[in-house]
Formats: sequence, C-alpha cells, structure tokens
Amino acid sequence: MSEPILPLQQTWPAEFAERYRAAGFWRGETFPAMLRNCAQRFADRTAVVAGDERWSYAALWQRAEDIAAGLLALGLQPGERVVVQLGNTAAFYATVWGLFRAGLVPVYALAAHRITEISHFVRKAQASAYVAVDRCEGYDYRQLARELRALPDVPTLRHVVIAGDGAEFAALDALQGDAALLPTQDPDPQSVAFLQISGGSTGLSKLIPRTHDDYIYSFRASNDICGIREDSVYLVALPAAHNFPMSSPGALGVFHAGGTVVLSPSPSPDVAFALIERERVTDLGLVPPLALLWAQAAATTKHDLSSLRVLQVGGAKLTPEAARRVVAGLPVKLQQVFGMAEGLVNYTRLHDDEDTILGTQGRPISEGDEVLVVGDNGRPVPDGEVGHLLTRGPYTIRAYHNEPAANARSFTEDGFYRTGDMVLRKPGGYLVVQGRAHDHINRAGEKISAEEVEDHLLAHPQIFDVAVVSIPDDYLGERSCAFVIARGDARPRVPEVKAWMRGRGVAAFKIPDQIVFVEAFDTTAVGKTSRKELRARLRDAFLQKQNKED
Ligand code: OOB
Repeated sequence: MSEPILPLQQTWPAEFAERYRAAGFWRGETFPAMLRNCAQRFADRTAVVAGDERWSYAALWQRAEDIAAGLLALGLQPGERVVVQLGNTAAFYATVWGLFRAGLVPVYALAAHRITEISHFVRKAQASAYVAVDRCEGYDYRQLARELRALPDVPTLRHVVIAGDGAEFAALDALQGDAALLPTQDPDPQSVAFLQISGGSTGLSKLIPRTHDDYIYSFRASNDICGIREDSVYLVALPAAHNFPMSSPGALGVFHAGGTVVLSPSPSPDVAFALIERERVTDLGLVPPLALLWAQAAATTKHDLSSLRVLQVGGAKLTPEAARRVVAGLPVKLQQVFGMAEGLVNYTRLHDDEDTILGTQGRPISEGDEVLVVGDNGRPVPDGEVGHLLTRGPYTIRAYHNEPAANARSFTEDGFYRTGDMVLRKPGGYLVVQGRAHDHINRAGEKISAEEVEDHLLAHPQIFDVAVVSIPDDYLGERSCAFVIARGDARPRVPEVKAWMRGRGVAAFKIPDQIVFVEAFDTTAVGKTSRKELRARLRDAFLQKQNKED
C-alpha cells in the first residue's frame, strides 16, 4: 500500500505571526504574484542572461506560464513536489517560476547530487516529478533519471522531464498545456513555497520548508542591505540552486528589484571574468577559496572588471588575512555573508568600518532576528565569549519536513533553531564564527556530514571501521579525511576506495580527499568513546604529526 502524502507545513505560533505581520516583515506576498508583477513592471528589461540566451522579464514569465500549463497537463496537481536539477541554466529560473505559477513545490537539488541524494529527496519530499537538464559538465542526467525510474522504492514519482534532448523522457521545451487551466488564485502567503536542502550535519540532508512570506521578506530586506537595485547586474557563479546565490539577495532579490541575473557555467576566473566584462556585472557572491583565487587571477587579467561594485563572500569562514588579500586583489567592496538555508543570514554592512568588514561575519538582516549565544549548559554567555548560536525570527524555520527526531534535537522548546555554529558576539550584534559543534566538513562551502560518509565507507567489504574528520586546508578551508581500519590483512587501495564510493552514486564532493589507513582506533582512554570524541582525537593526533613533519 502506498504511504499517505504528508502535507507541507511551516508554522510559527500565532503571536509570532502577528508580530511579524505588524512589523511589516510579512506582507502577504507570494511568488506567483511577485513574478507576475515583475513581468509587468520590468517587461522589456533583461531578466536572465545565460550563454547566448537573453530573456526579458516578459519572456521569462511567458516561458514560466508555458511550463506551468505543460506540467499541469501531464497530470500534476498543485501542492505536489518536483525535484529540480538544472544546474546554472536559464531553464532553472523558467522552471522554478513555472512551478510557482502552477502551485507546484520545487525541491532544489544541486548539480553535483547523484542517485543516492536525488532518490533521498524524492522519497523524503514524496515528489511526483523530477526535472533535470540533459547533460552538464560531462554528466548525463538522463542516465540518473533512468536509475531513478528503476528504483522500487520511489512510488510517488510519476514524471521525468528533461531540459534539452529528452531522449525517452518528456522534453521541457515540448510541454504543452492550456493556460486557462492555470490556478486563478494565488496561494496562502504562509504556505510552503519550496523545499531547500540542509547541509546535512548529521546523516542525510534534511528538507527545509520555506514559506512565501518568510522567504520574500529575507531577500527584500537583503536588497536594502546589499544595495540591489534595478540597474544591478548580478553574476551567479556559485550553484544557482544554493540558498546563497538564490536569496542573499541572490537571483530572487535581483528579480524583485528588476535587475539582471547573469549565469556563469563555471566559477573559474577564466570564464567568469569575460562575462563580467561583457555584461558589466556589478554584484556577485563567492565562497572563500574562490574569492582568493579570483583575487590572484585579477592581478594579471586582461578583462575589465571595473563594473564590479560588491563582492559577497560566505558559505564558509573567511579569515581576516584572507579577507585582506581579497580586498587587496579585487577592485570591489567586500561584504561578508554568514547564512544558512534554515533561515538566519548575517551581513557586514557596506558602510561598516574596515575592521568590521575584515574581521566579522556580519550581523542579522532583521530586527526580528533573535540571536542567543549560549554555553554548553544552555545559558547565555557574555558578549565576547564563544558559545553555541541559537536563533529564531521571521525567516528562520521552526521545523524540518518530516523529521521528528531531528526536530527534537535541532530546535529548543521555545522555537530557537540550534545552528550548530560556535560564535562570539561583538558589540553591535556582529558575529564572529569560531567553528562548529557538529561533526561536519565545510569543504569550500559544500557541507559534508561525517556520519553520512562513514556510513558509505562502512558498507565496503574490506573496511572494518572508519572515522571521517575535517582537516584544515589552505585552499578549501577544510578537506575531508577518512581514517580507515581495514578488515583482515587485505587493505584496499586508496583509488579503489574512492572509485567504490563514487560507484555508490553520491555527490563527488563527499568522496574523502584523503584516506589514511590505521591499525586501530585508540579507544582505551575513556572506555567507550563517542564517535565525536574519536573523530576529535584522530584529527588532533594527525595534525600534531603533520606539524612535526613540517
Ligand atoms: C550557507 O548555507 P548552508 O545551509 O549551505 O550552510 C550553513 C552553514 C552555517 O551554519 C555555517 O556553519 C556555515 O554554513 N557558514 C559559514 C559562513 N556562511 C555559512 N561559516 C563561517 N562563515 C561564514 N560566512 O552556507 C549560506 C546560506 C545563505 C547565505 C550564505 C551562506
């Protein structure tokens, strides 16, 4: 028998909802209404540039309506979930706009995700459809679709739609439907508009339900802080489906303001610098390793980067020294961004003094953001001391979708989200990120759960035990290292373990950067050691040894 389809919800207690409305944070805006409005107000202005394609707001809206009508004609019903994996293409925005128009709910997958992650999203979201690009960066997503189709345990999945050459699947461009059948009413502004993907600090990624009201507020307010206007030209160099280039203020903020979104197929300076010159790009976001690479490449580039106004850096910690190098190398205003797909986003302000911009990760968007920095005992620590960051507010979720156990762990009884980040707060509410309480690896902004990778490796027949840790890395910020105890004498070769892991169908960024074989884990000192302690000890011993060798 098939499982009942769980409703999507994200609920703030009534008194909070009232407060957020009264303060003007929530204005009852919805995505379909916002996008329709953009199409009318900015009709002939350029909304999206991707390769040789250049779409006006009116054209993007028309495309979205066609896709919406086509998806409903396939038999999809408003409220159903659709996993979207379209990389950095114009079709990504057209599809997402189309899903909003049809009342369907996008689930944002990254291009790097493979069958393990995609099937997990389909199952968790009980998705009815998967929309993917045909090929990208040498990978054929139609093959992934075939694998997905062959799985016995994704009963909700009824449709696959492919942008480009659909092969045996429905082609996005060929979808046809009747515009008269599109919803005539806009959705409830407090209903869930889409599902974002969590970094997955423990185990597999969780789904993050964000509402129309809360998300639109977050990028509308971000626009004011970041100075996004109608003449902004914003480059999406990071994966378009990630929360940072989507909404901080990201492409959605730019659409809201009537600016232009330029998609880069790659974040490499070779590709992106030419686009900056050609399109006169003004704003963009990068993760720290890319920002450093760009600063270096800018010294010798022939391209004109003088149109750049603001470079946002976030997703992982930018140290003050790295920040100094970025500022020295690129002719832009630096803005640090410390955000999370669950909600809270902090920015340094464009007019902050240099010490604040170089040395902090900013302060929250909203007066409605409540931030607590607490010790292990849960009590607030004084400003300037390191503690756990907890937060609640008008655009921070109160629960993940269908995760009762994780929800009990990740939220306090009074609704604060436990971010898992260790921070200290400075006067004025500026936060400095110190590290994490959870065991995950922040590999150049890509979040990897140690537990998830350990689970995969433990399934290898020649692996007896494994602990995965983060190791500081000059380029990536952190890299992943797996300490492995082989089963018996037959130690597998490192490339073989990596290839085997790839064969499990996981995103390439989850494959350990380094694999170190050890004879045993020293677990004697404290009797039964927790995995967290074990990881910490292995990491410390490794770093000490490395320091001695240096
Ligand atoms: C962004 O979102 P996620 O959901 O991929 O990751 C959130 C986590 C944070 O909890 C923190 O651990 C880390 O990423 N992080 C940073 C950081 N920005 C994010 N750690 C240190 N310094 C920073 N500036 O990564 C994200 C979402 C929206 C905007 C920007 C980033």
